[in-house]
Amino acid sequence: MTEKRLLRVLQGEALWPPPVWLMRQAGRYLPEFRALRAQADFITRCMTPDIATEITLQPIRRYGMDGAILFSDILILPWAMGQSLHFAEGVGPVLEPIRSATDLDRLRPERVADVTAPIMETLRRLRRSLDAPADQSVLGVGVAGATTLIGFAGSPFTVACYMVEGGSSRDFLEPRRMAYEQPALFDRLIDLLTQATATMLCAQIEAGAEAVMLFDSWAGLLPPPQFRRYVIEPSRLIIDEIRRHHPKVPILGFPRLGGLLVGEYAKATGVNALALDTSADLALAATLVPDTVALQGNLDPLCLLAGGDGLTREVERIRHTLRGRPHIFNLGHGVLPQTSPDEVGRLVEQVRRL
Ligand code: 1CP
Repeated sequence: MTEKRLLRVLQGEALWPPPVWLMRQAGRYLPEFRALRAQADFITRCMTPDIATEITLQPIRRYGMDGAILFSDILILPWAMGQSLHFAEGVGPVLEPIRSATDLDRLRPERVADVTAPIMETLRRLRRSLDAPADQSVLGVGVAGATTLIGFAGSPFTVACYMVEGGSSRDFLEPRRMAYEQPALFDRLIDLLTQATATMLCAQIEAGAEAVMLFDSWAGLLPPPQFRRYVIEPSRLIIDEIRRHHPKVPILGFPRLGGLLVGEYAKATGVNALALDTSADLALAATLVPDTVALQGNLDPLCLLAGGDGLTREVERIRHTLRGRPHIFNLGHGVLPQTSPDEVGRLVEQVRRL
C-alpha cells in the first residue's frame, strides 16, 4: 500500500488527521518565490523545467505538504494552441479574444504536445525529486516519498471564459453572451477544449502526475441547464477519456460556486474528489456527494490571512465536520499574496495535530 496519504484518501480511505495541501501554495506569499520571479516572465517560468521544478518544490520543502501541484497555468493550453497571451503586472492574463469562427479556426490543437513538452519534463523531474530515497532527497526529513504529484488543467468552460473575454473579468459577459447568441460556435470551442484537455491530462499522467485536477473557477456563473451542458458534460467526457487510458489515476474536480449542483456534478462526472469552495456548507455537501468521493477544502483564504485564534477555530471546525469520511484539507480558493508564511506553517501543523 502507498505511503502517500493524499493518494490513499483519493482512493476513498478516511484518514485522521486529513492530508493537506493548498491551492496556489507556490506563490507570491513566499519570499523564495518572489526571488525567482524577477528572473523571468510568467510563461517563461512555466516553460523552463529548472525554474518550474524549483517553484513547485518550494512549499514542499518548507511545509512538507501532502500534495505538490505542478507550477503552470490553465491558460497555457490556449497559448499552446496559438492564442496570444501575456500576463500584465497588476492586470492578470491578456489574450487576443476569440469572437468568431475565423478566430476559432486559427487555433492549432495539434501543436499542444510539442509546445508543452517542457512541462512534461518538469513533471518527470518533480516525480524523481519527490520519490527519491530519504538519503538522496532534496526535501526535508519525513517528506521524501510522502508527497503526491498533482497535474491539472482548467475545465473547458473556465478556459473558454478567458479565451472569449480576452482576459479576466468579474462576470465574463462575452462568453456568456456567446453561449446564448452563437451556441454552435460556443459548442465548437467547448468540444475542442474538451478533447485537447483530455489529451494534455493523459500526457501529464504519462510524465508522472499521480492525480489530476480540473479547475472550473467560473462554473458558478451558469444557470443549471448550462451548468449541465458546459460544466458537467465536458468534465464527464474528459474523465471518461482519462479513465480509458489510466483507469487508476484519481481525478479531482473543482466546480467553484457550484452550490446545490455539486452532488449532481460528483455523481455524473465520476470524480474521485470534489473540491469545495469557501461558500459550501460541509455538512450539506457531505449529504449531496456520495461518501466514496473525497471532499477537499474549504478554509476561507481570508481566514488564513487573518491568522490567530480565528484560524485555529476554523481548522478545528472543518476537520471535525468531515472526520470519518475521506477529506483532504485545503482552502476554498487560492492562497492570497498577503498571507504570512508563518501562518501557513501553523495551519499545516494544526491540521496534522492528533
Ligand atoms: O505574476 C505571476 O507571478 C503570475 C501569477 C500566477 C501564478 C502563480 C498566475 C497567473 N498563475 C499562477 C499559477 C497557477 N495558476 C497554478 C499553479 C500553482 C499553484 O497552485 O500553486 C494553478 C493551479 C493555477 C490555476 C489558475 N490560473 C486558475 C484556476 C484556479 C483559480 O485560482 O481559480 C485560474 C482561473 C487561472 C488564471 C490566472 N492565471 C494567473 C492569474 C492572475 C489568473 C487569474 C485571473 C483572474 O482572477 O481571473
